[in-house]
Amino acid sequence: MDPIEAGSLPMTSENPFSYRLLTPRGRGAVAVISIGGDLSAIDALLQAANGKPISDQELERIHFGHWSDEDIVFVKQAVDQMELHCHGGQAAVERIRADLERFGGVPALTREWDAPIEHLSDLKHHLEIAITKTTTQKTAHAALRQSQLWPEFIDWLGSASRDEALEQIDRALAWANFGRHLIIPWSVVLCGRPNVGKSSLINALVGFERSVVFDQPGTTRDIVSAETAVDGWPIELSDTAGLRGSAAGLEAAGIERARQRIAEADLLILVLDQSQELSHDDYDLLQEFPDAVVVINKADLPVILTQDEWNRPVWKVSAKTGVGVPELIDAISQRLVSEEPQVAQVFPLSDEVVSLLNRMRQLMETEPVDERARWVSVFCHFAVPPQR
Ligand SMILES: Nc1nc2c(ncn2[C@@H]2O[C@H](COP(=O)(O)OP(=O)(O)OP(=O)(O)O)[C@@H](O)[C@H]2O)c(=O)[nH]1
Ligand SMILES: [Mg+2]
Repeated sequence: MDPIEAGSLPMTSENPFSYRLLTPRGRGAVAVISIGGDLSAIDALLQAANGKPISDQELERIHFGHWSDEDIVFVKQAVDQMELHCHGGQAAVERIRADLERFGGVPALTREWDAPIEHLSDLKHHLEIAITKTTTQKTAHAALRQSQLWPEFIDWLGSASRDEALEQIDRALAWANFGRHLIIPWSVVLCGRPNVGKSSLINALVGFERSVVFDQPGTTRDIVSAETAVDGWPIELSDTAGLRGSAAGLEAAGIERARQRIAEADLLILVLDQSQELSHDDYDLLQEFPDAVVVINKADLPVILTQDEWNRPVWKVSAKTGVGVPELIDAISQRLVSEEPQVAQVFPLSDEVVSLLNRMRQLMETEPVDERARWVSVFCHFAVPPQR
């Protein structure tokens, strides 16, 4: 039976199971996926080498099998718990994930990450998950540090005065945006008029041919994204359709999407072409996006573009030869993270912890009782307002 074929087994919404990727995202030799719940649905996807269904497999033994045409190893730890070890490439993991979801699986990790934190133990668990969700050494280190700082912070709250506590909560909240981006990549969007070399530049920045490059304007229509890291900070680079006022049809639809992505970006890179005079479209974009990092591409070609008409710092690069690209990467990192928190600074790593801190703040301001131990209990059970 081809397990990929939809409908070969009824969807298991009545018998759900959850799955979780235990190994970090990205390249690795082996990926480990843990599955919990009713394992019977997995029989349609996994053919054990010994021919037995999952329910008959011995516990805590290493078994071999196939997931469609993929070789895998699995271990059943309990009647409702197993682990799959598959090839660590993104494609293999993604395929198993899609199969699991089609057969009723829900991502346990996401559910836990988004779940309300109601107790201190939930918060500790949340911070442990945060470490597994980081994608670079730098962010993993920072998340690990946070998992050590938070219990200390909560302890400290138990002996702090209300004013001190409020001050520290505000300090933590001031780093919320930074903390959130330890896990969710910063969004960096490249824009510019058609043919200036946006796709070429994104390829130069990520180091491989992610986006199609062509000498005709209007090549990129949809948004093409690639995840990478600059100076250890995870970023998602998005290549967009060339922006020009006179576009119509499909190109105009691409431009509309580009504009949406630009509106959500943490940082915008406006690309110009050194080998052409500044066009009306370029000029309009410079006016429209005063905060964008301005990049003059095609630095290997003769200079036609002059900078007399505007007064902004620019980065000269050649996507073709790579000249100026390392400096641009530094500039991106500087713009995204101009300052890092002190090593002992506690801060939230998710919107969930931000709302926890805000709620705590609110309770502290409105609650008349100033018993020290109270704040700790408020923190640990913040979802339940203190009894009056
Ligand atoms: N000489 C030179 N040519 C470049 C450079 N960057 C891009 N090009 C060329 O410029 C043309 C357009 O490049 P693209 O990267 O497709 O440009 P784009 O801005 O993505 O274009 P659209 O998707 O149409 O908006 C191609 O022929 C590239 O080879 C560069 O740094 N130097
Ligand atoms: Mg393009």
